[in-house]
Amino acid sequence: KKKDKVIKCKAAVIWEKSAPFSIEEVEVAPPKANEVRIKIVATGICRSDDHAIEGKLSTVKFPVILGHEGVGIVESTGESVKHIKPGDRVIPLFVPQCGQCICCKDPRSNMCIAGKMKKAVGLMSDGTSRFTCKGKQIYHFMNTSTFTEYTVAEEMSVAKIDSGASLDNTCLIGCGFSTGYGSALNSAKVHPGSTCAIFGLGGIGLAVIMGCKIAGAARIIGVDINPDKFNIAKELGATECINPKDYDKPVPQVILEQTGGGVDYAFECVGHIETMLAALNSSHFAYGTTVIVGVSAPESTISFDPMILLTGRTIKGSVFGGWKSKNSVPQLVSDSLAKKFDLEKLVTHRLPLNKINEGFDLLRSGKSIRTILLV
Ligand code: PAD
Ligand code: ZN
Ligand code: ZN
Repeated sequence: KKKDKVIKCKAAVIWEKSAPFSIEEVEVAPPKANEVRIKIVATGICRSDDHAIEGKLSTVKFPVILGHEGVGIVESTGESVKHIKPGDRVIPLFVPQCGQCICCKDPRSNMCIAGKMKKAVGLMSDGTSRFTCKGKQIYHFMNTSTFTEYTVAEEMSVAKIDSGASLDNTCLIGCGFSTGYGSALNSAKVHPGSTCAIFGLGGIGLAVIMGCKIAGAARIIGVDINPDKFNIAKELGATECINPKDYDKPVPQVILEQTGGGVDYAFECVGHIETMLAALNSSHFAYGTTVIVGVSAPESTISFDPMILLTGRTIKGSVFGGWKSKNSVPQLVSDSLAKKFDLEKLVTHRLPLNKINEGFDLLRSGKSIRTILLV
């Protein structure tokens, strides 16, 4: 039977912290109960993968197959898989939706508890991995592991999408696009006529801009220390851009002056505590909301005068743009097919999987927004 077969295929493995990717032949075991084996066709490079390599995500274990922004086709399914079959187009979900836990049942959250427990160990729920290489067990990453020709994920971590969806830039719905877009629409709930500031204009920050624009924001201020990002930010809806290096006063002061008291919504899409504080200090004292999207280094702390909140500011965070993943991803794919937004605007490079190190160099040197690896 085909579905009992171990597949030998190519994958990009990180053997230890800070090591480059090695293209290896790996064995991918067949899916067990409630699991799905997926042929990955395209996968994007996100800064969170780079954080994982650098040890900035404390739950990641090495050796590991990273990647969490993919799209592909189901190859086979394990026992008890109900709603997904071979041949289906799917997006793996780094935040699953089990549908049963306290968070899945609560409309306020998308943080499925089943996913949180598994993420910490990098293994499937039976405590084993489906990947081996050179006789060694390779860890999974965020329920997804997409830098490989084949991966295995649990049914609750997989969304079936429209059969007409492209097996190319649709992968951005698996993380970057949805995270930014949802941070504006779901987490901040940007309202028409409002003023927004976005710190960090990478794939995430630019997708926040797309969300702010569709929500009807009147002013969208992009902030980045790399002015090469300003053209695309403006193309996507930024009304003005600020390079902190051009001023001899702190950015919050510049924004407070330019907006007559601060923005309605500030977004941190860098992952530094300094920009988190700058975002908070750029928000209006009475009703400003700050959304933390960037991932900071483990054990970093932030301190500020609590009086800054007393007057009415809100600070919050969100993962995957607050979307309940399994319900929302198919809808986001349909919206993309209906041209409600253009994913291609975020794509600057395409490379084959075996050039993955080149793709990460482009990210680290600030030359790319999203690189899509064609697997
Ligand atoms: P990216 O590296 O493509 O973009 C980051 C941008 O920030 C770049 O354009 C930098 O030039 C800019 N930048 C750096 N320092 C500063 C500074 N001091 N002031 C202003 N701008 C600066 O990354 P990305 O867009 O892929 O990801 C951004 C962050 O979001 C990163 O921390 C990533 O881990 C996190 C993320 N969070 C989620 C989530 O669900 N919360 C999902 C995906 C990514
Ligand atoms: Zn990501
Ligand atoms: Zn759940």
